[in-house]
Amino acid sequence: MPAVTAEPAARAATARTPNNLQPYWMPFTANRQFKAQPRLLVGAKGLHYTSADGRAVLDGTAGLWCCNAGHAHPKIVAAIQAQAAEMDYAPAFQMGHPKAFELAARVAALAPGDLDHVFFTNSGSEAVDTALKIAIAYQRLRGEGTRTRLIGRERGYHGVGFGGMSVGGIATNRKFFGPLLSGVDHLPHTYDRAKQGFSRGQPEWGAHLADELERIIALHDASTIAAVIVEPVACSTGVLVPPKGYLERLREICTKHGILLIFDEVITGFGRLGTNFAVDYFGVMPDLVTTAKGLTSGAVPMGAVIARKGIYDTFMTGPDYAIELFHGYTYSGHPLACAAGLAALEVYAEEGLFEKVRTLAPYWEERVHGLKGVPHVIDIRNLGLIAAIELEPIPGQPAKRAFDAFLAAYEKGLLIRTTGDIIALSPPLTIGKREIDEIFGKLAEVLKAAG
Ligand code: PXG
Repeated sequence: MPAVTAEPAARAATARTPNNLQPYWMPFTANRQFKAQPRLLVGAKGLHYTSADGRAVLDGTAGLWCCNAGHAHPKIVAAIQAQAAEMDYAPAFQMGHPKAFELAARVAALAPGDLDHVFFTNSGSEAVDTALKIAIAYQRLRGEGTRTRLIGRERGYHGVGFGGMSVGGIATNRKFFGPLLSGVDHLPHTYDRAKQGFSRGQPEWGAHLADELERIIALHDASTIAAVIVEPVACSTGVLVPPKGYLERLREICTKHGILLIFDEVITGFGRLGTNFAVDYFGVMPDLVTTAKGLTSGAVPMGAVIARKGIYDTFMTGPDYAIELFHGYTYSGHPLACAAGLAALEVYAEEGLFEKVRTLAPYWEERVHGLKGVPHVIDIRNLGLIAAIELEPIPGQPAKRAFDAFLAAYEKGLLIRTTGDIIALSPPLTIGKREIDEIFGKLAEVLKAAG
């Protein structure tokens, strides 16, 4: 007997449950565990997913940090449907279509200062690799062709392209894949539990870690370094909030040495901190911004690099019929993604979602820090509508305690993310206090039950 479900959509979906899970090689997933105990989602609306067994699951992670407007927003759905019927695809090279220009103009208007030019990609990984290429090419065009080195940071995540992996600082994402890019170095990460544990928002301790950049520059010489790339808030490795003054110092040092500063805002862009970008939140101006996810509220894949005017202008030389940047993707500025992006930006503005995050953030902070004292909770961190709860690992079984919590939460109808023994939360920006209470109420139950 199939499970009896209340929702017609869920009932139809139950019938669609595949009976062979083997052919699909799942990304960043324990394939064997999943296929033995599948967790299939078949519907999504607002703040909830519907599971294949017909349960409503509260989305504590906005999908994967991307569905900022909530799921299946009618405006975004209608825009994608209309675009699919009007024009499915237009060549991205040497041709254009109106919505790509419109969306670029909207994004440039949202981005502060002279972050005026937008290069579209299809993901955060592509945005990062694009930004790294732009940085190196820019240095060459301005007569600094020896500047090819890239500086990332330990515990940084910049996607899975060879560029992003190389500047990234996650050992498991790197060690299987050979020597990666040459000429890459890493800043130390900014986290020290003894100094920052249970900080609310930005930690007081750690700005001096930016001075490590001076040491790296002294080692390699500034004339060999093209760019530094960091996430303003390192989200994937467990919400490492930048210490007060840290980003400011990185900016000063980069400026002093002619090095470009890239902020990877794949997660922090489009309202996650209650501002358009983290650039606005921290008041620190990079030279390039990478983004994705919230750009289309996750409805169609899309990423982007936003460049300051001076960088774009540096490329606009030579004969005017010549291609200025030999880079791009078949699907750069895809019409469906542009339609979704335009609709998402409209929804953010009409519903005042970024302001809403600013209003909700203190409540979010209060509630997540309310988990202090719950068994095995060894740190809690937060900023904007992001939070992390770090758990004491089970001796000899790293990541198991958090993964067990993830499974138990899902059983209780709550979707969370885990990385190692850290639980990460980043709900749709449409969330309200009631659902915030539900998230932390269920989490407390899960952690207490786990003993
Ligand atoms: N940069 C940053 C800062 C990211 O967070 C990427 C680049 C790569 O984006 P794409 O679109 O290529 O995946 C990301 C992606 C998680 C999680 O739970 C984080 C990401 C993706 C999936 C899961 O930590 N970030």
